[in-house]
Amino acid sequence: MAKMREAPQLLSEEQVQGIRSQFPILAQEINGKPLCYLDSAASAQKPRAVLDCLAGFYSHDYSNIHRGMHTLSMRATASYEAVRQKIANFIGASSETEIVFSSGTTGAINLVAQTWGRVNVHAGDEILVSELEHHSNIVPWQLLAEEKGAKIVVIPMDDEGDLDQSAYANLLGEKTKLVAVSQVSNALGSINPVKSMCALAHECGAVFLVDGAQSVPHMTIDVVDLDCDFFAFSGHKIYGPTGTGALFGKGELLANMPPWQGGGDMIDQVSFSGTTYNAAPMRFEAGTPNISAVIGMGAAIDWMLDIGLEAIAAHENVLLKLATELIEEIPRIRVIGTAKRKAGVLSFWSDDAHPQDLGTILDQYGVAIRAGHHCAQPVMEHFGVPATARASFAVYNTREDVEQFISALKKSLELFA
Ligand code: C6P
Repeated sequence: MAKMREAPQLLSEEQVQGIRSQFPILAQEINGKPLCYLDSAASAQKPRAVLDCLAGFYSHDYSNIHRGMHTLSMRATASYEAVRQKIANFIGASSETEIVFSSGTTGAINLVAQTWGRVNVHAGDEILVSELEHHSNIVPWQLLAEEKGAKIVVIPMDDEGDLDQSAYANLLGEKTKLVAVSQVSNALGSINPVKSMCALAHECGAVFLVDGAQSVPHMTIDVVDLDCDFFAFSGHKIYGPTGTGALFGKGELLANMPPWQGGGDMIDQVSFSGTTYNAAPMRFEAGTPNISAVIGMGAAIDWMLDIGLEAIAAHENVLLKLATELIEEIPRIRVIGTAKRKAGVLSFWSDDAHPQDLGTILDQYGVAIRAGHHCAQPVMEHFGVPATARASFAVYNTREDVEQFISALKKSLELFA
């Protein structure tokens, strides 16, 4: 008999306070109020483990990598390369050679567009992206399509923020070369069924890229189970330093992709009569990388795994549900994005105040949210709003944060009444 999957144990109040206390930045007051940081979808704060790792690396082991025979260079290289294996394990890749370090999700997607895309996408081909994508998963494909004479085809979403799966199936065809979809929408929080979407794309012979910028912080990823061809994410959204991230690419795809940027480390032999290139993943990593930050991203991954990805997700879901219930009681507020499955994000529109004004006034109450189009203008267009206010949750947020946010929101709205 199949074993029932047990619900993850919820983090206790004490555990959450313990986690929160590891973030020095959260211990401050903003405008005389405790900082209530609800902008982790833009970037997550960094725990002491990551800060200490950065300071430790610079204090004891810092050097350039892949270049020196001296002790510091070898130490730095070993620490840096260990993160490649760590990421492979973290997202379920079968080999660390399938992990390319990047500056973030944007860098990773542009890499695919400019290498795999330039070789494989031709005039008349179609690239499918969804209506709820971040600009980072739209514009690189538009640039490629413009250059190649290919066409961008949009997978529509419904008014809840769920992608229309039957429209998707109908849009797929023999012209489809690539499907690029986010696993979690940054503007709506919708969780997209990328595994089944990927299987459909493969039936048509198309390659499937997952934008994992907003999913990696909130769920366990298994790229082998998803069977995606490419998967991109950012280190700064998983409690790591900025300027980091990774691209997973299936080994046989990476092996056949030409280099993108030229420089040190990506070559095999350089001569004026002809240059040969390193094997993947090094072929895609020209120049001195963001060494310390990558090592810090490794510390962030260890830190998340130590808490447990399922426990993190369960805790955030409790907060999201609580915040959604409380905000729905406030008159003249519309939650934007009510998909069946959501993670991390609560976007809303108030008939009484512009999101940007709300963001400014909430800051007076110590509450940090994001207001704007969230680099997802087609989403705003769909819902007929210029912008939304967005509260987003991380493992260090508490029920008190949600209460502080809702109470500050009510007080802010009174000013506009
Ligand atoms: N979204 C947000 O506030 P970078 O900037 O490369 O780390 O990530 C880009 C990106 C790509 N895809 C999705 C789904 C994203 O959410 C983001 C970043 C931030 O929502 C900053 S705009």
